[in-house]
Amino acid sequence: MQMNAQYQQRMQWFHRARFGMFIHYGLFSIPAHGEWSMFHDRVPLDEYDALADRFLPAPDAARHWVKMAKAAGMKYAVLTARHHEGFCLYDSAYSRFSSVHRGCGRDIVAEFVAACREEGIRAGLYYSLMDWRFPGYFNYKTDLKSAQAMKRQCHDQVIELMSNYGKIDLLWYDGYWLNHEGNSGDGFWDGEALNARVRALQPDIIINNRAGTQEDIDTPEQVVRHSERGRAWESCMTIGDLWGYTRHCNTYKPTAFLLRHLVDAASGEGNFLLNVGPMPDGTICPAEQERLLSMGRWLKVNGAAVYDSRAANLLPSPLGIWTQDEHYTYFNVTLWCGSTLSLPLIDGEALEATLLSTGGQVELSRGTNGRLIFSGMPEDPPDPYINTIRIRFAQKPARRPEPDPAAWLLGKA
Ligand code: H79
Repeated sequence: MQMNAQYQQRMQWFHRARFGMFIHYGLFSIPAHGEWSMFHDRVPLDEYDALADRFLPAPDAARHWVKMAKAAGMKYAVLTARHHEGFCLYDSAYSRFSSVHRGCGRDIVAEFVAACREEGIRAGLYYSLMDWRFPGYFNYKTDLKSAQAMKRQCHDQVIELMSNYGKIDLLWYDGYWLNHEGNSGDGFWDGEALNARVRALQPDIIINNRAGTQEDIDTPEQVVRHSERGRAWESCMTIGDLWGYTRHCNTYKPTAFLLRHLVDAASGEGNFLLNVGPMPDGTICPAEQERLLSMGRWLKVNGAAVYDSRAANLLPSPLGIWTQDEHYTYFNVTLWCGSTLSLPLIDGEALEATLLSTGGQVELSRGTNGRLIFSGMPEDPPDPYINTIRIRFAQKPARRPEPDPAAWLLGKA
């Protein structure tokens, strides 16, 4: 962990952002069996290669992603510049297996970065260290020549990405392992040396923890997991099952789930990187669009509880999630209980409360055991997802300690 001033400085936008878009797009989008299909379907190289000529994103695909990210209330986006299949969405001097040399003949990374800049969205690039087209990925103990060539390509291509597209805000490594074996990449990728070169080119860049070094952020996958205090983190998650497009997914997560994950992340000072798997022409499918737009509408009203959030030192509740900012404390009600709500063990003088979904004032009173009682609220939840109560305290509230764990039984907590 780097706790110096430069680290704090470069992390500022990331903490304000809280919500980003992950974009998994590549040749795997065309067969639409998910981003691991080349390997899982065991498609030989020459057969898979033919997909490159069919890679034809719509002219405005990148702008469409970025506009959707913005409409969803996201502040940054991360595009798969190259996933495990090895196909580059950009102009590489080290590979002809790219969107510039084949198919559409365009540099999608350049289009993406330009769209991000125009729309005021921070730009992140995902790069898979490993590349399935090298036999040395699988036979990494015996085919050293191929494994070394894969590593050389990786370093060269990361440096290209960091050199040719202006300022990049986030570098998202993945695929650290070899032959799908957990720690096999230890000592293989020379991540430390690579990142030193990256930081020389991009002094303000945030780098994730997936090249064998800890760097700036932890990256729990498909789960929201709070890191230890002081350590920045970002949970990434799919809306459906897989990261790359699949045609008939019937397990899209409901908006209520996705919003709960986002607020949960915000409550632990972490970010939520929500994935879209665009269709072959780059369009985000209707089911994903619908969820993004619903989240954006919610954030327009309740975003103050999420952006730049801080953790609150209050008793966790099964009925909602606490967040905090400089001025206010927020209780984000996930399970609406009717007109009255009572939350215990709160020390601090609550001055006023507002239900953000209606803009209405909430009546406040106090009970035994440090209970703060909200009343006069609607019987039914005004917002179908999460109803945020914004509370102004005289000073920051704190969780009342319970030296005698049974004292509450007598109303003396
Ligand atoms: O890009 C998306 C996925 O394709 C990619 N990461 C996200 C962001 C991903 N690749 N693999 N996985 C997710 C899950 C696979 C994990 C395993 Fe392993 C790889 C199991 C064994 C090898 C890594 C190393 C986890 C355990 C050991």
